[in-house]
Formats: sequence, C-alpha cells, structure tokens
Amino acid sequence: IGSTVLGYPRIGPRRELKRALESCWAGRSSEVELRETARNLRIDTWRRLRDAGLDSVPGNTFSYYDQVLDTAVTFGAVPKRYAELGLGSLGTYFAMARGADAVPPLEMTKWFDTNYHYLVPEIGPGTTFSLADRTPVEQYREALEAGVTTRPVLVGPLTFLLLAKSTAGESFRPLDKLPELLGAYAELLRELHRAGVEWVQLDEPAFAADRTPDQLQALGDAYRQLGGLSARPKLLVAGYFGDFTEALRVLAGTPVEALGADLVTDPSTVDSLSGVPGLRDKTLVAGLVDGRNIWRTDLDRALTTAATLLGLAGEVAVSTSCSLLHVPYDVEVEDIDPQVKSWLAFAEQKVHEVVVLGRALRDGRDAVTDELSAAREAVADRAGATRVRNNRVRARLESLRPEHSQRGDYQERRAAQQKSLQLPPLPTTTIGSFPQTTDVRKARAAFQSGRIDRASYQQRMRDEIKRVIELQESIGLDVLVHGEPERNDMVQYFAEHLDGFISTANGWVQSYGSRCVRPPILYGDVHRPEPMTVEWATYAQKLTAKPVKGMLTGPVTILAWSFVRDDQPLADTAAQVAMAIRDEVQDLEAAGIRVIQVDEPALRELLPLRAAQRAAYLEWAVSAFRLATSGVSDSTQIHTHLCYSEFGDVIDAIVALDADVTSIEAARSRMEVLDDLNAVGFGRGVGPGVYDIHSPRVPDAAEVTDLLRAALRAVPADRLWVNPDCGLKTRGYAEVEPALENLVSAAEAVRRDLP
Ligand code: THG
Ligand code: ZN
Repeated sequence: IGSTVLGYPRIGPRRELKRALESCWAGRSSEVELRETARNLRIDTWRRLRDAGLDSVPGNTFSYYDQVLDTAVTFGAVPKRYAELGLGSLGTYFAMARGADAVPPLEMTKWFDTNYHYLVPEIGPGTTFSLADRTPVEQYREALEAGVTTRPVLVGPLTFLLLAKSTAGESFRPLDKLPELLGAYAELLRELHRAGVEWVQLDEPAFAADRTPDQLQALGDAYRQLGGLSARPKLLVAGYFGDFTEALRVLAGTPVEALGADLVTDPSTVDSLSGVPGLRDKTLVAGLVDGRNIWRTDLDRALTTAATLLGLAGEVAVSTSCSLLHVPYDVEVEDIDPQVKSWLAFAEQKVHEVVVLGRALRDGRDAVTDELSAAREAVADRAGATRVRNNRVRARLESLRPEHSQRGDYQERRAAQQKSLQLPPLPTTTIGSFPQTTDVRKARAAFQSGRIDRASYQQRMRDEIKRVIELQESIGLDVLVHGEPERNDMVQYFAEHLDGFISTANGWVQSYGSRCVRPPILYGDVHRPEPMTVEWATYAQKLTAKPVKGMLTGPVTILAWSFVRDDQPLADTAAQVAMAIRDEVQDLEAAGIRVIQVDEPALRELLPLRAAQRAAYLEWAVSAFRLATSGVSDSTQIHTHLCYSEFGDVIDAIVALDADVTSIEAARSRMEVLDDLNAVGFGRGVGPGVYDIHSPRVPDAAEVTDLLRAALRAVPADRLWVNPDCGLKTRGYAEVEPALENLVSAAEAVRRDLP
C-alpha cells in the first residue's frame, strides 16, 4: 500500500456537487446532468490523488449524500416505505435521505464525534440483505478506464450494523443479522475480485469506541469468514477517531492482510501496538497525518513514530488518521494571513505530506530533505510565534478563583429575576433566530463585498430588527429576541469578532448531504477586542418595554464547530473562549439586557467515544459554561439552549450548568425528556420545545395546549417556559407567524386553567 489516504472530500473544490444536487432536487436540471457532474468530480479526484504520488488511491469514496446510506442501498436494506414509492434508483436513494411527499426520511445523526451526519439504517428481523447495487464495482471500472487503479472503500459490516437502528425495538439487535449481511459482503468481494481489484478497505470506526466482548468476538468471526473466502481481494480493515488497539488484537488473528490505525487522536496507541501479537504478519497502515484537523504535520515526529512501528509490523504504510472528508480541499486558494496559512494543511496538502512520508520510509530521509526542512520550519514558526500567545489572556486565566464560576443561590436569583422581569407563568419566548429573508442575506453579502457601506448595512439590519420586534409584540410573546439578522452561522459570527480565530473564504466541509459549514480556525489565545452583540441587543431593547434576550454561543459549541489548536489541552482553549463570552455577558448586562442566552447545542457532540474519558470532558465543558455565565448579578436571567433530546450521558452535566432556564428539543420526542430531567433533580426553569421547527408543519393551538398540559404533569407552572424547539432561521414567515400565534394562545389557554 505504501502511501495512501483513507478517503477524500467529495462535495467538489467549489462545492460543485452541492450545486448540482440542489439544482436537480429543485427540478432545474436533470438527473443526467447530476450524474455527469458526479462522474467528473470522481475522475478529477482519482487523477489528482494518483498524480500527487500516492501508491494506493482510495475508490468508492464518492457519495451523492452519505456513505452509510450508500452501504444500506448496496446491500438492499431499503425500507419498504421507500421501495414502494416506485421511484428510480436515485429517486429512492434521495427519498431515504430527504423524505418524499408523505414519507419522512431516515433519521440522521452524528458520525462519531465529528460534525458530519450520516443517515441511520433501519434494520429489522425481516430485512433481507443481498448485493442489490454494484456501484463499488462500477466505480472501480470507471476509475480504471480513466487510467487510475483504485482501492474500493466500504463501511465495514460491523460498523454498519452497530450504527443501524432496530425497527423492532429492544427485542431485536441489528447485529443479529451479521451472518446474513456477511453473505452479501462476500458476494461483493467476489465480484470486486473478478473485476481485478487488488485491495479493498473496510472501515470499522465503531471499534474505536467502547465495545462489548460479544461485539469484539463478532468482529473476529466476521473477518475470519471474509478472510477465508477463496477468491477475494486483499483486505485492509481500518479504525479511527480513537484507539483501535482492542480491535487490532482481534483482527491480527484473522487472515486480513492490512490493519489501519489512527495514531493521531490518541497518541498512546503507538505504545499499545507493541502488545498486539500477530502484527508482524500484517501490513500496518499508520494514520500519521491528522485527517480531521488542519495543522501541518510535524513530519520529523511522524517519521520517528514510523520508525518505532517498523519494529512491530511486517510492513508499514503511511496514511491519514481517517478520511479527509472532514477537512476542506485546498489551503492555497485562501487569501488569508500568510504566516497562519503557512501552518495549515487542507486535504490537498495532507496528501502531499503522506507522499513525502511514504518516500522517506522507502528511500530514506535524504530523498525528501527539502520537504522535511520546509515542514520543520513551519512547525517551529508556529510553536514560536508571538501572535499565538497573549500574556494578558493567560494572566487573567491564572487569576481565576472558584467564585468566578459560581452564581448565587438559585432561590434568591429566582426572586430577584421575577422582581426585575415580572413575567407571567408559562412565559413565551423563541430560541433566538428569526427567518433569514432574501433581503437580509443580500444586505449581508453586499456589505461583505463592499457594495454597501457600514452605515447603510447597519440601517438595513436595524430595520429588520424593528420589524421582528414589532412582530413579536403583536403576537404577544413575553421575552423577545432581536432575531439575529446580522449572523449567518453563529460560530462563524463570533469567530470573526474574536482575536485568535481566522476564517476561510472557501474552507467548506460537508456537514450532511449538500449542506456544508466553514469551520473557523482557532490558532491562538482568544481575546475579545470589543463587544460583539451589544449594539444589536440594545437597539432591540430600546424598541420595547418587554425584556429582550441577548443571544450568545457557548464556549463548547464554538470549539466543537471550529478547527481547534492542537498545541494545548482543549480545556485551556475552552476557558479562554469562556472568558471572551463572559466579557460579552457582562457588557450585555451593563447595557440593560436582563435575560441572556448562551447556547450549547454541541455539548453532547464533543462527548468522548470512550466512557473512561467522559467525566474529564464534562468537567471542563461545564466549567467553561459556568465561567462564561457566572459574572452577572442574581437578577440577570441566564438561559441556555441544547438542540437534541438524546440527553442520557450528559443529563447530570445539564444540571451542573446551573442555567436559570434551559430550552430543549422535545416536540418530536413528546415530553418524555422532562421525566428524565426530573429524575436527576433538575429544579430550574425548562422550556421543552412545543413547536417542531425541523418540519414546515404549523402546529395548531390545541396540539400545543396538549403538549403543555403534558409538560405540567412533570414541571410546575412557575418553572415551565413555552418556546419552539430550535431557532427559526431555516423557516419562512408564512409558517412561523401562525405557529407562534398558536403557541401564544396555547400558553394563554393553559394559564387560564391554573389555580
Ligand atoms: N453551525 C456550524 N456547525 C454545525 C451547525 C451549525 N454543525 C451541526 C449542525 N449545525 C449542522 N447543521 C447544518 C445546517 C445547515 C447548514 C449546515 C449545517 C447549511 N449550510 C449552508 C449550505 O450548505 O448551504 C451554508 C451556510 C453558510 O453560508 O455559511 O445550510 O449551525 N458551524
Ligand atoms: Zn436548537
């Protein structure tokens, strides 16, 4: 294998696939055009990787939407409700991804601890697996015709089933279907072999998380079976996003030829590998280049690690820690500060790093002295750069005492807040953002490109804020928001206003389907040079006698949705971001804002895959939130918002945040989450979402009333808030206005019944 990468971005260097998909979905272009765009993107990628000098080029890494969905389709796991729509193959595929008419899509959830989302396969006792689609074979041939030999990449059978959801509840585990699924994988491997494929990569990242002895046993059995096939390609089984050693021990005892290990996420993996018997008979594909962060690799250090590995494995190949799906294409196209730029490597640059490492291993360091010294210089420049350190920020953090993270007694806070805010029982509010109209987007774009000046931009935003305040007044909401017209992506907005971050113009990374994000790069100590939101919030507050809620993003979410520095513990970076948010919270309070919401939708997202590491994470995550929010007086009400209802592992942390009011998603999971909160003694204000903003449906007042009555069985009226389950940014006013009206009249109806 020599040198390779485990996968590559597929949205297109200029988001060509996004445009083609969205135009096809909108009916503006044909499926034929979409297929043509996709083919060109694949061929460009293969040739680029080959020409860069990789010894082995990954194939089948393209996807129209998601690789887990692709796997489900390949092996025939298409639920009946989609199959019977009678759409063509691509139509059925998109129906599973996005829904169709009356049929909802598959559930979507996070791919391990990344910001990528996959579609959750539905497997039940009646699912029948077969080789239903031959895309991996076809794309191998397509690449060959384009002059490139590829190594098809598949989601492994164990990971596929472990990520799937049972359609038959607790009584059935998708993993029970492993024997059947293996039959279909075996057939695919035979066909790939017949097509001339030499190597196939099977990804089993599920084994970088905690697994039971049964699951490890199943892993071994599965690869003994696939490895035992008489006519098959050679197999590379790769695990990533954490320490994969446990699985390697098992796999080393199977006929699999090569094993891939992520040596970046958990550097102690290198040491654990020495205890894996049987590694000497395998090729170790060493994930030495970080596949999910954007820093240039310390090539000297990587080569030292590789030298250690040479003594452990039969053969050592060089690779990325995981697929490069999680980083942008090319840093060269960015017009950013040249010093920071010289510290960065996006997908294109990472391929080059892998090639250099591969050459050094094969031909010795002397073959690549120039490349090594360039990398050495960049790494040293970054390590010594004064702009990365801000001594004032460090001194402030040093001087922090426990009381900086501790608010007053809750009952006293509550009394002080009630006196200041005079809210009715079951107060109504929204999560923060209002629909982003075309006018607002145009104004933002015009300001960014210099077509309008700051004053006219500010005027347009003020007009929008005024409109949104008047609308909320007329609907009768109790706690108002300014609507966030000035923000596109909230994390991007804060990154643009904080020192220590840099933003890219084209650094897109796929989040799900055609949707992308541009994570900011957090390269240095974080400092807030001036207030970021005070002007907008106070303008809104001047327009109304009702309280206007200040809207901020919390430190954990800012980290989760950025590329973070790797030169200090995440906890330290979080504390720096928390200090900047704390300053903003205090400035909002001083400017007369009495309610401040600090959103942490990503609190659950960064939770480590291994249970043993979770307590330490939750400790610093909670500390950062408390540091950000504890600098205000008792009478200032702190809200937070969390975007999902799967609280389980973080429920104690939610209590520990000590926010006065927490809004959560609940409309779709009914009100069950309230019982979970009660069970852990949550005694603060809570706003279970009663309007599902993820759907265009407008709930009627009776339905919201029912949800509130259900909520009142778990939460007393003086702690219950009434709100949608997330921001309204992605919805239109045509739905939002009637929905909010219904929400307010439901609250009024329930209030009338209160004793
Ligand atoms: N911001 C950031 N990361 C996120 C979210 C976010 N990660 C998790 C979750 N939310 C992902 N959800 C989305 C939802 C919508 C879009 C992207 C991720 C989206 N993006 C626009 C697109 O692709 O057209 C581009 C947005 C832009 O212009 O900046 O619609 O909220 N950081
Ligand atoms: Zn939300």
